[in-house]
Amino acid sequence: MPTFCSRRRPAVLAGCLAALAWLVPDALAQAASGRYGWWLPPNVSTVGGPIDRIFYVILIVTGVVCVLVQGALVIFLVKYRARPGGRAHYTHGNNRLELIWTAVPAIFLAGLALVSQQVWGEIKPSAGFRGAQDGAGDPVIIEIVAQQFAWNIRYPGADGVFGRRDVARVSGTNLIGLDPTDPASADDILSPNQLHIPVGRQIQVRLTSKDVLHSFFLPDFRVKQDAVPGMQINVFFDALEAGNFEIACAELCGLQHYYMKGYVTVHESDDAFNAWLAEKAPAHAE
Ligand SMILES: [Cu+2]
Repeated sequence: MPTFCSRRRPAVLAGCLAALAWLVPDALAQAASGRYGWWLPPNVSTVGGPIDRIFYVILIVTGVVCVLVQGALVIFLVKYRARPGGRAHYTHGNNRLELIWTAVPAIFLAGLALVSQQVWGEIKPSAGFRGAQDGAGDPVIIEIVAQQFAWNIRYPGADGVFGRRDVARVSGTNLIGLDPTDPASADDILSPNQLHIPVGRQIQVRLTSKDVLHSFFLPDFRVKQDAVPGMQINVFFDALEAGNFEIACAELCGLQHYYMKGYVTVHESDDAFNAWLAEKAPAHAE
């Protein structure tokens, strides 16, 4: 008698095939379209160079080790397979070999930790990101409050001060709980899902979340940072070229996680960026 599962199997299979038929052409079209293919998109930030270097070192070393270990496993499986009349042979092991294959990865991992620490220090110093060119001026400070399933991006406006946020004021029309009684909030600029920055400037994003954990991911800039409710985490980067890029959420944050997408526009000059800010400024702000 057919079970529930076996009766449903053709329907499940058909569903999977339909999903594949729908997703695969899209994925192939994306891969062929250039920027967001199957591999890393071209790096457009100063912080990306050192990160990519470390990534490739780890990939090559672990790739070679993986091939060697899996190859040895297959050779041993075949060479020492059970044979009629064969006898098991007890071995205590080899202390020298064990010492070597423990020490070599340990030394490699310790070296990697030291190099990573150096890169981390370069891109996330407590005093601020130094990767952008010296003399590039003060950092452009932007606040991002992540939520299911959007990026609430805010600029402080002409006064350079972010207005107060109050969680009690969060509503369907006031997504970040901006306090209208605070004069500093009057000229704040809200730009949902649209991050605008000028090229060549230090960017400091004050990142937080108002509900669950999200991860602020700029693949082209090699930036990935968790957004944590109740914490403000500073993210530093810069843009080496003007253009349009994507923001993704890299943390499974709910049913519409896939939908949590934003866009980065890098303006070719400070003037162009300031013109965009002026255009977005609230009409009532002085
Ligand atoms: Cu998310």
